[in-house]
Amino acid sequence: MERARALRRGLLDDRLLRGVTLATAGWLAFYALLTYVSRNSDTAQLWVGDGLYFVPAAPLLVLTAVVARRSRGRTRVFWWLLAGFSLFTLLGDATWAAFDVAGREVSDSVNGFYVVAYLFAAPAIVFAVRVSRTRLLRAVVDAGVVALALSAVGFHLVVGPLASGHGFDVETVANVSYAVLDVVVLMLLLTVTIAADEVLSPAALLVALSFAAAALTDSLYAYFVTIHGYVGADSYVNVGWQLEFVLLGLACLVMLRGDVEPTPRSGDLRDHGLVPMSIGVVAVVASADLELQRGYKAEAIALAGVALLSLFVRLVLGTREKAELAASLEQALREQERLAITDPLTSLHNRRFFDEALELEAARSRRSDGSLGLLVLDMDHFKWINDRYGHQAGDDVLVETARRLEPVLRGGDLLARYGGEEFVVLLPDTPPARLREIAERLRRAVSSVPYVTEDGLQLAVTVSVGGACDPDHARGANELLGLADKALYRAKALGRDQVRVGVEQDVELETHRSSAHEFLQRLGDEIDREQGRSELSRTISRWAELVAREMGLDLEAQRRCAVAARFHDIGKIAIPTSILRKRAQLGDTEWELVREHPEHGARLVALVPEFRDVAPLIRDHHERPDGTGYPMGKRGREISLEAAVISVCDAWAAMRTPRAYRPAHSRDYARGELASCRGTQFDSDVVDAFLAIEEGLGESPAGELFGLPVLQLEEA
Ligand code: GH3
Ligand code: MG
Ligand code: MG
Repeated sequence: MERARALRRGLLDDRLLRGVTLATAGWLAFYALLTYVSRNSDTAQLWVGDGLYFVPAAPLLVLTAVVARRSRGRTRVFWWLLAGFSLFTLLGDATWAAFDVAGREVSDSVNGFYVVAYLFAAPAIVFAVRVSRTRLLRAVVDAGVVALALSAVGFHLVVGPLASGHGFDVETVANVSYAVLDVVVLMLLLTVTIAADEVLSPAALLVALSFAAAALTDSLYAYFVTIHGYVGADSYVNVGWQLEFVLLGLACLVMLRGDVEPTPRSGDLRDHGLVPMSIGVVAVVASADLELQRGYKAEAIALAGVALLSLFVRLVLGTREKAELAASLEQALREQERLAITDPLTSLHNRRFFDEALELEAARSRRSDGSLGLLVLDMDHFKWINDRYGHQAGDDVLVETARRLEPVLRGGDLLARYGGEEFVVLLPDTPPARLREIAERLRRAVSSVPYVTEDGLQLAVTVSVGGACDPDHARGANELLGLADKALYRAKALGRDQVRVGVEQDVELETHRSSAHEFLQRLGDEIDREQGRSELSRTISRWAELVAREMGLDLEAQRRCAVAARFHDIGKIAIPTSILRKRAQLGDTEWELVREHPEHGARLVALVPEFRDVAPLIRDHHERPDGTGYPMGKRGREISLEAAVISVCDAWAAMRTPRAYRPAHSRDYARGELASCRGTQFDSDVVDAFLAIEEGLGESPAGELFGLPVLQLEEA
């Protein structure tokens, strides 16, 4: 009913379709009237039955082919089969008409075109809707049984008794077999529609109605012909075939105007075909009984056999369908389970899975006396990345981070996204020293190479890591997680981009060391702010580490370069702000003061024991190979390569960021400057290494350095 309503709405709401529907209804009435008027004239009958008859039949061939060409997939096959059906129906009609016009006796038994048309119609039904193979087979069996039952009953009640009066010739057999084929097609249409996974679309419904009209008309025709031969009055059946063509034509037009997508029929697992099938079987058995009473033993046995066999096949198909259903349900269930423990963004395991694994591993490590390591990683300044580049970029960073962390870990380790921008790693059999080492590797995997966004932006992403071991620092899942969290908190408090593991041991030493470190970080940030460029020294630090690595310096040297670059300007704390922010040319005395900042910085850094080794780098970062630098006027090889690295990175950052008195220089300008001062102001090897890396990173928006917020100028 719902389908019929949708169809009616579909046909009447579209102005063109409404017009065509009315026109076709008018045509049918007109044709019926002509058939009536011409009933007494042979010539007029020829005109109507063999001439006008082709008015709707001929264009169908073109229409179905056009629809087929425009369709895709299953629908395309469906419409090509319909085009084939139209072609052979047309050929059959033409042959018939030719015989009729020539005044010859028309023989359906020699007109094989109609039979070929059925060969297209039956498979077309199979492609009309989406249906699983097992259900389709079931539908075919159902159709077969019901068609057999109808034919058998029909034969007994109508054709058999009548035909026995007229004799049973080839012609009658041909006519009856058309009726039987029609019934088969009709039943197939019904059972396949019932078994389908989707509701028929309006166009498919029109095709079904067209087939139904054809089948009924064919049956009437067979009935007339069998009883008293084809006579003029029977040409009313032509109206039935006209209806068939008209409906098929309307289906084509609906397709061309855009058919409605068929709605899937989900959740209905009932076997609707069972009722007609059962009635069919009963009818077949009953007619077998009738045959038996009439003495047709062989036929009776054949009929009963077919009924039994169909029941058996259906049983097998039913079982198979249940098995398929169970398999698909199981698969769906497994997929649900997988989704329940997977983070959709990174495809890593999610918190739920991790929490369970942590409990299990904690219990296992207690039994085995092993050390269970746990790391908690939290992205630094992640909110800033979201704010600056958008949520999508933030998501991309999370995915890329997961990809960078994975290869660092071993097979038995578990990496999961714990939530937001936090990751966790569970490492069985990992004592504290090893845990620290792996944590450091993870941190570097994130921070040492800039992230590149889809628009080619480079982002400096860092992560802070907290870790703890069971039983070395904590016992049990909860305590372990709590301690790792605390360690993470300390890593954040101490300036981020670092690893902290455990808590109890050497707390004091660590706090002491850390507070000095923290103080230097604050100093670095303060100088950046003083000069109106926040985060600048972090950026230069990133560059310095990259260049040192590019030049093949060892890990220690890379670290020294990174640290020295971060603190290279802290000596400026001794210079009055008025001088630092002055827009005009500096006077001689002022210059004297500024030239002291490398030495101040070196002295400050040397106060922290762990950074004593970077002091010389800071002192020498304004020296030049040609001897014109300060404070010492060192030359060539007197300047360490590491100090030369800081010098180049510092100059690059200065050129690429805007100043109070000028905008940022272009990338080409900055590259040109480095190249032209190669060997005089800057060390040649360092310039080469720098330009090589910079080239590899490619263009980024003016002033952006790894995407760090150096552009956030705080107004002087
Ligand atoms: P820090 O940890 O260094 O202290 O700074 P933070 O900016 O990372 O601080 P916080 O933990 O407060 O902020 C985390 C931000 O991460 C908040 C939220 O907007 C963002 N975030 C959380 N989950 C997602 C996510 O799935 N996608 C994106 N794009 N952002 C997320
Ligand atoms: Mg967080
Ligand atoms: Mg964070």
